[in-house]
Amino acid sequence: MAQRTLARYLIEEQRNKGVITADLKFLIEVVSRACQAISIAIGKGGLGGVLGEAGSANVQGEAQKKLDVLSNEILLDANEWGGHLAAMASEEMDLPHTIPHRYPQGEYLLLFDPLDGSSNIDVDVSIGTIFSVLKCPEGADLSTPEASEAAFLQPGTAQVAAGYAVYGPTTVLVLSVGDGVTCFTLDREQGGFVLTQEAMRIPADTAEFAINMANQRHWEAPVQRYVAEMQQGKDGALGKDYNMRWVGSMVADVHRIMTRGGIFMYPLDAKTRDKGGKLRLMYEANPMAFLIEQAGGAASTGRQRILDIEPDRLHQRVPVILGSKNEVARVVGYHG
Ligand code: AHM
Ligand code: MG
Repeated sequence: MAQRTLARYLIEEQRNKGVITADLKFLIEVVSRACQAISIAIGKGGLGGVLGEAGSANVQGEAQKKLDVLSNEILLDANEWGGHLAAMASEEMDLPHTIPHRYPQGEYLLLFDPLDGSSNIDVDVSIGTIFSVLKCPEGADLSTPEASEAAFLQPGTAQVAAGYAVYGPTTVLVLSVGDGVTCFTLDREQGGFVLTQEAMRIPADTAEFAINMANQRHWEAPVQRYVAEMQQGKDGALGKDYNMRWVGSMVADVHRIMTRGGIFMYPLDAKTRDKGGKLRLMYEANPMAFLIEQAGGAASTGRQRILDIEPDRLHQRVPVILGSKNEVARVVGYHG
């Protein structure tokens, strides 16, 4: 049987389910080509001069790597001319990027973390791109970058598509248009993504957890209790032994959970409490929560379903607990 390319998948989804407009199809294909370009740049590593610091900081005050800046530019350049977008927003930009007047404007908003897992770039560990697609509200003021921020402030339930690319031993693109989760693998010889797994499902139970244990002393009581119980293994309240994995790139940790289950936590802690958490809602937590739920898992802050949060600012941060449904329910239960 002929390979199912990403383009073919999108056409067939539209034919069978009617969920993908021509502009949304174009948008997803443009994002996939940008991810392919980022993957190629990353693959050159030290030979391509792409490693190391950019010498600048983003709006969150984090030092930018050369690849953070390059990936952001690749996504902006790829997406601004096509007429499918009203505006874009990124972890690496203080304000949204409005579409220049010389190009037509479309009805979608695109948000992205262009290069997730920045601390893993220079050490050759998996990193990725995360993206989220929203509809631009009718009559939204897009006259200036400042004014356009309001158009983006929609809950995660409003996402029409979300996905991530992992730049690992292979480059994969994991996508949902609200009809389950599909995984595509980059064919490096032919160029382009080919469908390699349909209807990804996360097992409801797991014996694998992901958390940065270095923050243990800063966690709240419910997470302290849960992690302590997992560490007690067979002898404790949970009655089974657990294993731990922490890549430090959310894309890689989430992809493992998509593949074989698990629970990922970047909970509220004393270090990040003032900021609301570590991970960003609009272009990290929301797209991942959408994908996780579409695959049968759950995503919560501990106190609220992530997708229900009404955002109040573009770079808002939230606690994140996501993955296998029964384990997430247990931690949420511990929050009372
Ligand atoms: P980034 O978008 O600047 O790379 O930051 C987000 C990353 C996540 O990918 C990852 O889960 C987390 O930060 C790791 O944080 P820590 O270094 O505290 O373990
Ligand atoms: Mg990130």
